[in-house]
Amino acid sequence: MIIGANLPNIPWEDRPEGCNDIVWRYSGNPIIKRNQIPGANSIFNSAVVAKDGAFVGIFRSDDTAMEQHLFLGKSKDAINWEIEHSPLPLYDKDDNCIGVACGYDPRVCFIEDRYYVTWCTQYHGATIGVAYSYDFKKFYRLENAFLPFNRNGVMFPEKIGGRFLMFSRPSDNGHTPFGDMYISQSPDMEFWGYHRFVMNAQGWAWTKIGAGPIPIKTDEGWLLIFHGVGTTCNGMIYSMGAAILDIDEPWKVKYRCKPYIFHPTELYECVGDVPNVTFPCATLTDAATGRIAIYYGAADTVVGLAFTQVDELIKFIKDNKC
Ligand code: BMA
Repeated sequence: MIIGANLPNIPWEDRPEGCNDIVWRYSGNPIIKRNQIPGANSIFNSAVVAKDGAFVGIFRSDDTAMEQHLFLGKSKDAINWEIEHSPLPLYDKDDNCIGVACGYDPRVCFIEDRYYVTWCTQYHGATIGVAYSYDFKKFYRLENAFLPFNRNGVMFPEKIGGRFLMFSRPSDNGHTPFGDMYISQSPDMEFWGYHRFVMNAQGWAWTKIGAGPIPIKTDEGWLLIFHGVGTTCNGMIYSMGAAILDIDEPWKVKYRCKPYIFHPTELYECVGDVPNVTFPCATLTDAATGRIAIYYGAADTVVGLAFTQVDELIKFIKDNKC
């Protein structure tokens, strides 16, 4: 059972007839095309949230010079998106514009009174950028959370033990061939410490793992959907995994699902700039029905939408635990 808000207008399709998958795809995928805004090479790994009866999001788009920026988007139905044509400007605490958001793989998390955006930025290498907004219009940049090299900074949607919590995945300056997940803690979103190991790369995700969407609070613990990577003779395959973490000490893994829950199989997931990638960055959830909509980047080119049901997914994780 989801512990959280109801979202009656969550996008949804029932599992298709004859499909036994725990997570199934939206029939209209991909929901965002690669060149939906002028000058875009690709729009993928992007994060959405519900706001005021509609939806907003932060989208990653690489332009045709292959420069990576974040863009604001809005939608009435969370399926058809209007994405701005210029990258998101960022402001400092004195209200000076300090440039546009460069980087990739954004996540958006509402905590207490504001939306936090975390993404992969550059500071002598990849690390975790942080910004916040009260209105999803103007975004204020904070200090980077960690030293390089680090990726996949993903916040928890509430303070735990009086502290903000963020997953991250220490990495290297390339296409990292290793990586486990950690949680770091902060009293103020500025100073990060109390680092805790969460999970290692193993099984089908034997190369590396990284947190995906903001974890979902349930009566069984934090439901975590993550990306996991296995390396083959033809390169890396990015699939999705799931686990349930302790509610008070989420670095303690209660159950980790042995099989993946989602794997690149469709043409738009297997053909694109980087083939065989499904990379989840956000979910929408409805506590009333237990519906979960998962937003994922496909083949580093477009955005896909998939669905699951919380009680079925939790049962699947428990029945198939490592
Ligand atoms: C990771 C990031 C992601 C990307 C993935 C697969 O290192 O760059 O943005 O989806 O590789 O290429």
